[in-house]
Amino acid sequence: MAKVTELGYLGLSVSNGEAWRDFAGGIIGMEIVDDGEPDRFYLRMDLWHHRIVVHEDGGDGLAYVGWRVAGPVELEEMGQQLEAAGIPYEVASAAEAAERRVLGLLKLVDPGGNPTEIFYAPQVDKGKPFHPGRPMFGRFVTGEQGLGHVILGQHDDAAATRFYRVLGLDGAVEYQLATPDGGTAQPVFMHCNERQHSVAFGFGPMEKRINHLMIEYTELDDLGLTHDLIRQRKIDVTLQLGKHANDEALTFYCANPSGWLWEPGWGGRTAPRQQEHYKGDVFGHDNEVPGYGIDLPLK
Ligand code: MBD
Ligand code: FE
Repeated sequence: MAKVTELGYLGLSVSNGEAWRDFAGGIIGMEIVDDGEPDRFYLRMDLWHHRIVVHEDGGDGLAYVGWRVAGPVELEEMGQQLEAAGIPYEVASAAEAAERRVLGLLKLVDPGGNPTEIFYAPQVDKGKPFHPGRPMFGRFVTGEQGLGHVILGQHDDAAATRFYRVLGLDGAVEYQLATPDGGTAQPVFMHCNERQHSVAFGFGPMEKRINHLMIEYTELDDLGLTHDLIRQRKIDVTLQLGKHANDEALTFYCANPSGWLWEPGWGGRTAPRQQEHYKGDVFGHDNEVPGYGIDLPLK
Protein backbone atom coordinates (compact mmCIF):
# COMPACT_ATOMS: atom_id res chain seq x y z
CA MET A 1 0.00 0.00 0.00
CA ALA A 2 1.29 3.46 -0.95
CA LYS A 3 1.27 6.03 1.82
CA VAL A 4 1.71 9.77 1.81
CA THR A 5 4.91 10.73 3.58
CA GLU A 6 4.33 14.34 4.58
CA LEU A 7 2.15 17.42 4.39
CA GLY A 8 4.24 18.87 1.57
CA TYR A 9 2.70 22.17 0.50
CA LEU A 10 -0.33 24.41 0.79
CA GLY A 11 -2.01 26.84 -1.58
CA LEU A 12 -3.70 29.85 0.00
CA SER A 13 -6.13 32.36 -1.48
CA VAL A 14 -5.57 35.88 -0.17
CA SER A 15 -7.00 39.33 -0.78
CA ASN A 16 -4.18 41.38 0.74
CA GLY A 17 -0.79 40.22 -0.57
CA GLU A 18 1.14 43.04 1.11
CA ALA A 19 -0.27 42.17 4.53
CA TRP A 20 0.57 38.51 3.91
CA ARG A 21 4.18 39.33 2.97
CA ASP A 22 4.58 41.24 6.21
CA PHE A 23 2.87 38.58 8.34
CA ALA A 24 4.52 35.46 6.88
CA GLY A 25 7.91 37.12 6.26
CA GLY A 26 8.38 39.93 8.77
CA ILE A 27 6.67 38.27 11.72
CA ILE A 28 6.74 34.48 11.21
CA GLY A 29 10.14 34.41 9.42
CA MET A 30 9.34 32.71 6.12
CA GLU A 31 11.27 33.68 3.00
CA ILE A 32 9.23 35.55 0.37
CA VAL A 33 9.96 34.27 -3.14
CA ASP A 34 8.81 36.11 -6.25
CA ASP A 35 9.07 34.30 -9.59
CA GLY A 36 7.68 37.19 -11.65
CA GLU A 37 4.13 35.80 -11.68
CA PRO A 38 1.66 38.67 -11.16
CA ASP A 39 -1.01 36.61 -9.38
CA ARG A 40 1.08 34.77 -6.79
CA PHE A 41 4.16 34.65 -4.60
CA TYR A 42 5.73 31.88 -2.58
CA LEU A 43 6.68 31.25 1.04
CA ARG A 44 9.84 29.27 1.64
CA MET A 45 10.64 27.45 4.92
CA ASP A 46 13.64 25.31 3.94
CA LEU A 47 15.45 24.42 0.71
CA TRP A 48 12.30 23.53 -1.22
CA HIS A 49 11.30 26.04 -3.90
CA HIS A 50 8.36 26.81 -1.61
CA ARG A 51 6.10 25.29 1.00
CA ILE A 52 3.21 27.70 0.51
CA VAL A 53 1.81 29.31 -2.65
CA VAL A 54 0.02 32.57 -1.92
CA HIS A 55 -2.54 33.21 -4.67
CA GLU A 56 -3.57 36.86 -4.75
CA ASP A 57 -7.02 36.05 -6.10
CA GLY A 58 -9.25 37.98 -3.74
CA GLY A 59 -10.25 34.96 -1.63
CA ASP A 60 -9.24 34.46 1.97
CA GLY A 61 -8.86 30.80 2.73
CA LEU A 62 -7.42 27.45 1.73
CA ALA A 63 -6.90 26.83 -1.99
CA TYR A 64 -5.41 23.30 -1.78
CA VAL A 65 -3.42 20.88 0.36
CA GLY A 66 -0.49 18.94 -1.13
CA TRP A 67 0.49 15.52 0.23
CA ARG A 68 3.79 13.97 -0.85
CA VAL A 69 4.48 10.38 -1.85
CA ALA A 70 7.97 8.94 -2.27
CA GLY A 71 8.07 8.65 -6.04
CA PRO A 72 6.32 7.81 -9.32
CA VAL A 73 5.68 4.16 -8.41
CA GLU A 74 3.94 5.23 -5.20
CA LEU A 75 1.91 7.85 -7.09
CA GLU A 76 0.64 5.22 -9.49
CA GLU A 77 -0.12 2.85 -6.65
CA MET A 78 -1.97 5.66 -4.85
CA GLY A 79 -4.11 6.13 -7.95
CA GLN A 80 -5.05 2.43 -7.83
CA GLN A 81 -5.87 2.68 -4.13
CA LEU A 82 -8.15 5.66 -4.73
CA GLU A 83 -9.89 3.82 -7.52
CA ALA A 84 -10.38 0.72 -5.38
CA ALA A 85 -11.87 2.92 -2.64
CA GLY A 86 -14.22 4.62 -5.10
CA ILE A 87 -12.59 8.03 -4.70
CA PRO A 88 -12.54 10.03 -7.94
CA TYR A 89 -9.31 11.81 -8.94
CA GLU A 90 -7.61 13.35 -11.94
CA VAL A 91 -4.06 12.88 -13.13
CA ALA A 92 -2.73 16.40 -13.56
CA SER A 93 -1.08 17.49 -16.81
CA ALA A 94 2.65 18.14 -17.12
CA ALA A 95 1.87 21.87 -17.13
CA GLU A 96 -0.07 21.58 -13.87
CA ALA A 97 2.79 19.61 -12.29
CA ALA A 98 5.28 22.25 -13.43
CA GLU A 99 3.05 24.97 -11.97
CA ARG A 100 3.38 23.22 -8.57
CA ARG A 101 7.15 22.67 -9.07
CA VAL A 102 6.75 18.87 -8.86
CA LEU A 103 7.16 16.02 -11.33
CA GLY A 104 3.78 14.34 -10.96
CA LEU A 105 0.47 15.06 -9.35
CA LEU A 106 -3.06 13.76 -8.70
CA LYS A 107 -5.94 16.11 -7.95
CA LEU A 108 -8.96 15.16 -5.86
CA VAL A 109 -11.29 16.47 -3.17
CA ASP A 110 -11.57 15.23 0.41
CA PRO A 111 -15.01 14.43 1.96
CA GLY A 112 -15.20 17.95 3.42
CA GLY A 113 -14.73 19.46 -0.05
CA ASN A 114 -11.11 20.44 0.53
CA PRO A 115 -9.09 20.45 -2.73
CA THR A 116 -6.38 17.83 -2.25
CA GLU A 117 -3.28 17.05 -4.29
CA ILE A 118 -0.90 14.10 -4.09
CA PHE A 119 2.52 14.69 -5.64
CA TYR A 120 6.06 13.45 -5.88
CA ALA A 121 9.47 15.05 -6.45
CA PRO A 122 9.23 18.66 -5.30
CA GLN A 123 11.81 21.11 -6.68
CA VAL A 124 14.52 21.52 -4.05
CA ASP A 125 16.77 24.54 -4.58
CA LYS A 126 19.94 23.11 -3.05
CA GLY A 127 22.10 26.03 -4.16
CA LYS A 128 19.91 28.70 -2.60
CA PRO A 129 20.38 28.98 1.16
CA PHE A 130 17.22 29.59 3.17
CA HIS A 131 17.03 33.32 3.93
CA PRO A 132 14.37 34.04 6.56
CA GLY A 133 12.08 37.05 6.21
CA ARG A 134 13.20 38.23 9.65
CA PRO A 135 16.32 37.27 11.59
CA MET A 136 15.84 33.79 13.08
CA PHE A 137 17.60 32.04 15.95
CA GLY A 138 17.03 28.69 14.26
CA ARG A 139 14.94 27.15 11.51
CA PHE A 140 11.52 25.71 10.81
CA VAL A 141 10.98 22.05 11.67
CA THR A 142 10.26 20.51 8.25
CA GLY A 143 12.25 17.72 6.57
CA GLU A 144 10.65 14.33 7.11
CA GLN A 145 7.95 15.95 9.27
CA GLY A 146 6.52 18.09 6.49
CA LEU A 147 5.64 21.74 6.80
CA GLY A 148 3.35 21.54 9.83
CA HIS A 149 -0.27 20.57 10.46
CA VAL A 150 -3.65 21.78 9.28
CA ILE A 151 -7.10 21.64 10.86
CA LEU A 152 -9.69 21.21 8.12
CA GLY A 153 -13.46 21.50 8.04
CA GLN A 154 -15.39 18.23 7.56
CA HIS A 155 -19.10 17.40 7.56
CA ASP A 156 -18.59 13.70 8.32
CA ASP A 157 -15.65 12.82 10.56
CA ALA A 158 -15.97 9.07 9.91
CA ALA A 159 -15.86 9.61 6.14
CA ALA A 160 -12.87 11.94 6.53
CA THR A 161 -11.07 9.37 8.68
CA ARG A 162 -11.66 6.69 6.03
CA PHE A 163 -10.45 9.03 3.26
CA TYR A 164 -7.19 9.92 5.01
CA ARG A 165 -6.60 6.23 5.82
CA VAL A 166 -6.80 5.49 2.08
CA LEU A 167 -4.05 8.10 1.64
CA GLY A 168 -2.04 6.13 4.22
CA LEU A 169 -2.39 8.35 7.28
CA ASP A 170 -2.96 6.73 10.66
CA GLY A 171 -4.81 8.05 13.68
CA ALA A 172 -8.13 8.32 15.47
CA VAL A 173 -10.05 10.35 18.06
CA GLU A 174 -7.57 11.84 20.54
CA TYR A 175 -9.76 14.09 22.71
CA GLN A 176 -13.19 13.87 24.28
CA LEU A 177 -14.22 17.40 25.19
CA ALA A 178 -17.42 18.70 26.75
CA THR A 179 -19.10 21.28 24.51
CA PRO A 180 -21.06 24.25 25.94
CA ASP A 181 -24.35 22.72 24.69
CA GLY A 182 -23.83 19.58 26.80
CA GLY A 183 -22.47 17.41 23.99
CA THR A 184 -19.05 15.88 23.41
CA ALA A 185 -16.57 16.91 20.71
CA GLN A 186 -14.31 14.09 19.56
CA PRO A 187 -11.63 15.54 17.28
CA VAL A 188 -9.59 13.17 15.13
CA PHE A 189 -5.82 13.62 14.62
CA MET A 190 -3.91 11.82 11.87
CA HIS A 191 -0.20 11.39 11.13
CA CYS A 192 1.96 10.05 8.33
CA ASN A 193 5.47 10.53 9.78
CA GLU A 194 7.07 11.51 13.10
CA ARG A 195 5.06 14.73 13.35
CA GLN A 196 2.40 13.90 15.92
CA HIS A 197 -0.37 15.04 13.57
CA SER A 198 -0.39 16.43 10.04
CA VAL A 199 -4.15 16.86 9.74
CA ALA A 200 -7.01 17.04 12.23
CA PHE A 201 -10.76 17.65 12.11
CA GLY A 202 -13.91 17.24 14.19
CA PHE A 203 -14.00 20.50 16.14
CA GLY A 204 -17.55 21.36 15.08
CA PRO A 205 -18.81 23.69 12.37
CA MET A 206 -16.19 25.94 10.77
CA GLU A 207 -16.57 29.12 8.76
CA LYS A 208 -13.69 28.42 6.37
CA ARG A 209 -12.21 25.21 4.97
CA ILE A 210 -9.21 25.66 7.21
CA ASN A 211 -9.15 26.65 10.88
CA HIS A 212 -5.40 26.81 11.33
CA LEU A 213 -1.92 25.98 10.11
CA MET A 214 0.62 24.98 12.73
CA ILE A 215 4.29 25.66 11.98
CA GLU A 216 7.11 24.70 14.32
CA TYR A 217 10.41 26.37 15.19
CA THR A 218 13.56 24.49 16.15
CA GLU A 219 14.35 27.20 18.75
CA LEU A 220 12.11 28.35 21.59
CA ASP A 221 13.46 31.89 21.14
CA ASP A 222 11.90 32.13 17.65
CA LEU A 223 8.50 31.32 19.14
CA GLY A 224 9.14 34.01 21.76
CA LEU A 225 10.17 36.57 19.13
CA THR A 226 7.11 35.81 17.00
CA HIS A 227 4.94 36.18 20.11
CA ASP A 228 6.52 39.58 20.88
CA LEU A 229 5.96 40.79 17.29
CA ILE A 230 2.34 39.61 17.28
CA ARG A 231 1.73 41.40 20.60
CA GLN A 232 3.51 44.61 19.43
CA ARG A 233 1.27 44.78 16.38
CA LYS A 234 -1.85 44.05 18.42
CA ILE A 235 -2.79 41.10 16.23
CA ASP A 236 -5.59 38.96 17.72
CA VAL A 237 -4.32 36.09 19.86
CA THR A 238 -7.25 33.70 20.02
CA LEU A 239 -5.67 31.04 22.24
CA GLN A 240 -2.83 32.14 24.51
CA LEU A 241 0.42 30.23 24.97
CA GLY A 242 -0.21 26.70 26.12
CA LYS A 243 0.73 23.06 25.69
CA HIS A 244 -1.41 20.45 23.97
CA ALA A 245 -1.65 16.96 25.48
CA ASN A 246 -1.21 15.15 22.16
CA ASP A 247 1.80 16.79 20.47
CA GLU A 248 3.11 18.43 23.69
CA ALA A 249 4.10 21.49 21.68
CA LEU A 250 4.19 24.96 23.25
CA THR A 251 2.02 27.01 20.90
CA PHE A 252 -0.31 29.98 20.60
CA TYR A 253 -2.89 30.89 17.98
CA CYS A 254 -2.95 34.22 16.16
CA ALA A 255 -5.06 35.67 13.35
CA ASN A 256 -3.46 35.89 9.90
CA PRO A 257 -4.37 38.64 7.38
CA SER A 258 -7.12 36.42 5.92
CA GLY A 259 -8.93 36.06 9.24
CA TRP A 260 -8.10 32.44 10.00
CA LEU A 261 -5.39 31.20 12.35
CA TRP A 262 -1.74 30.31 12.40
CA GLU A 263 -0.41 28.31 15.34
CA PRO A 264 3.31 28.98 15.81
CA GLY A 265 4.90 26.35 18.04
CA TRP A 266 8.01 24.77 19.46
CA GLY A 267 9.02 21.54 21.14
CA GLY A 268 6.51 19.04 19.75
CA ARG A 269 7.02 15.39 20.60
CA THR A 270 6.98 12.75 17.89
CA ALA A 271 3.92 10.56 17.28
CA PRO A 272 3.66 7.75 19.84
CA ARG A 273 3.40 4.24 18.39
CA GLN A 274 0.15 3.52 20.19
CA GLN A 275 -3.01 5.59 20.29
CA GLU A 276 -3.87 7.68 23.39
CA HIS A 277 -6.84 9.92 24.24
CA TYR A 278 -7.17 12.95 26.49
CA LYS A 279 -9.84 14.86 28.39
CA GLY A 280 -7.89 18.09 28.22
CA ASP A 281 -4.60 19.84 27.58
CA VAL A 282 -1.53 20.28 29.79
CA PHE A 283 -1.77 24.03 30.51
CA GLY A 284 -2.69 27.37 28.98
CA HIS A 285 -4.37 27.98 25.61
CA ASP A 286 -6.93 30.20 27.34
CA ASN A 287 -9.35 31.77 24.88
CA GLU A 288 -8.51 35.48 24.58
CA VAL A 289 -10.40 36.53 21.42
CA PRO A 290 -13.42 34.32 20.58
CA GLY A 291 -15.02 33.88 17.18
CA TYR A 292 -12.24 32.17 15.21
CA GLY A 293 -13.45 28.59 15.77
CA ILE A 294 -12.07 26.06 18.26
CA ASP A 295 -13.38 27.99 21.23
CA LEU A 296 -13.81 24.67 23.05
CA PRO A 297 -12.33 24.49 26.52
CA LEU A 298 -9.25 22.27 26.08
CA LYS A 299 -8.68 21.89 29.82
C1 MBD B 1 -3.57 20.85 18.27
O1 MBD B 1 -2.57 21.14 17.44
C2 MBD B 1 -4.68 21.62 18.19
O2 MBD B 1 -4.67 22.62 17.30
C3 MBD B 1 -5.76 21.41 19.04
C4 MBD B 1 -6.99 22.29 18.98
C5 MBD B 1 -5.70 20.37 19.96
C6 MBD B 1 -4.58 19.57 20.03
C7 MBD B 1 -3.51 19.81 19.19
FE1 FE C 1 -3.08 22.68 16.00
